Amino acid sequence: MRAFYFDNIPGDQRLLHDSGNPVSDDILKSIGLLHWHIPTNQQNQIDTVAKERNYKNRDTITITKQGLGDLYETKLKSFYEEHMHEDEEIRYILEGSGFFDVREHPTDSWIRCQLDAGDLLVLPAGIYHRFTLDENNMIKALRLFKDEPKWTPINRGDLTDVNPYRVDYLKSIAVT
Ligand code: KMT
Ligand code: NI
Repeated sequence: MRAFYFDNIPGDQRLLHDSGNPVSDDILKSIGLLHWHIPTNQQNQIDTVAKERNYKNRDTITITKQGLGDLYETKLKSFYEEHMHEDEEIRYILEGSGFFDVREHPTDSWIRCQLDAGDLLVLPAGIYHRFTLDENNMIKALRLFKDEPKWTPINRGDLTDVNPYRVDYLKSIAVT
């Protein structure tokens, strides 16, 4: 996984938008983001991480025009609306690639995380983020979760700013 500051230049969200400023692992850690690389031919390691972190369930999502059918445009649009979830968002990329943009705190800058096959990303509950395909227009990902998934996107707004999961998230990354 490669992380860099988003360039904020208007235009196609599928383009790289690399500002040229890389983001270090320490910065990613400071906003509660975890990531690993597990080659797709060593997927038993996924089971180890899943066990350690208590992810009991999983399913796969294929984001392509074919895979999503009529939902394609609507889904892509909602993935790219800035949102949070009341649960961790854990994605292991099986095939293809895409971008997860996460908000740095307290700067509110967008950090773009470029994910390829073998990348495993954990977004903490309450972090503001968005997702887009890149120019390859295809990603297949394993979604891991603890119990019933609570992936309903909650779009950013005044009410979301005071959502208990958002408030807890900010506490969890606060520097003391
Ligand atoms: C989300 O909630 O933002 C997503 O699930 C993005 C698509 S997973 C590759
Ligand atoms: Ni999300």
